[in-house]
Amino acid sequence: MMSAQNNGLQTEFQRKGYMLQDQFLTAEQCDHFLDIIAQFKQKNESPEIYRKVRGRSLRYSVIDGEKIEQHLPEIAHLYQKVNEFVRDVSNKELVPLDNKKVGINVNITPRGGEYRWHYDRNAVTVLLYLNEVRGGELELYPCYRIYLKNQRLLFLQRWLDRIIQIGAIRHFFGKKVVVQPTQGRMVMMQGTRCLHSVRPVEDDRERINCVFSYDTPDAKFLVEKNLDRYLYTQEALTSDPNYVASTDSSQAS
Ligand SMILES: O=C(O)CCC(=O)C(=O)O
Ligand SMILES: [Fe+2]
Repeated sequence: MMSAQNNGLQTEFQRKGYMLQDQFLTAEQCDHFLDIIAQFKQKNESPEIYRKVRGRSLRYSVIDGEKIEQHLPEIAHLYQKVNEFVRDVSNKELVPLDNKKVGINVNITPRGGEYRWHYDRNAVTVLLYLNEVRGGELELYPCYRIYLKNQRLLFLQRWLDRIIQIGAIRHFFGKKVVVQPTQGRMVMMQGTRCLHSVRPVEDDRERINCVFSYDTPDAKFLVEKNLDRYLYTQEALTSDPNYVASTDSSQAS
């Protein structure tokens, strides 16, 4: 894993709202993680979550952080290691989330699977791609949000988020970045500021990646319970609980 020191990554991350690094993990490391994930999958069910959304749905399966801690401790260890890198690059006191289920995820996206447009609830998110597949590109609008610090304005934040996500507005005002998932590639982004989604996977192979979430030690999240049910269970829910993040005022931008 590369060190963030002396190479301008800090400025890049702070200026652009995201950064990308290839060979963050070696092919051997990725293959090893893929192996242990495959072993886990043989013994454990990971049901498909399918939430229909106009434009782009959420369709994937996920190993949540509680299961990872119990069955895939090497990935939990990597989450801690990557935390050092994240602190270096962000120059902030960022830590793993208190909510264990959410902090670390392994997303498994089969052919036809995709991930809806959203912001993350937490300040900084790291995506680690363990394999290369056709399709399944990450689409990202960095620093594309009118972000209200005052959480009492939640209704207004939701409204702003809805407006800004309208396709025509995105095309006109946003600058889209498309990232192909390749083995060992890492993307680090300001989760609450970057609008992102995943294009449909076109490969017969599943797209497999780690999602590591970090925030300041005092961060609190609204809509937490409903959002967790939406992302991690097959329970019927009428709508997408919105992404509005922490009460913390020192967000990562
Ligand atoms: O898999 C990706 O590239 C993005 C996943 C994501 O945005 C998430 O899990 O919140
Ligand atoms: Fe995300």
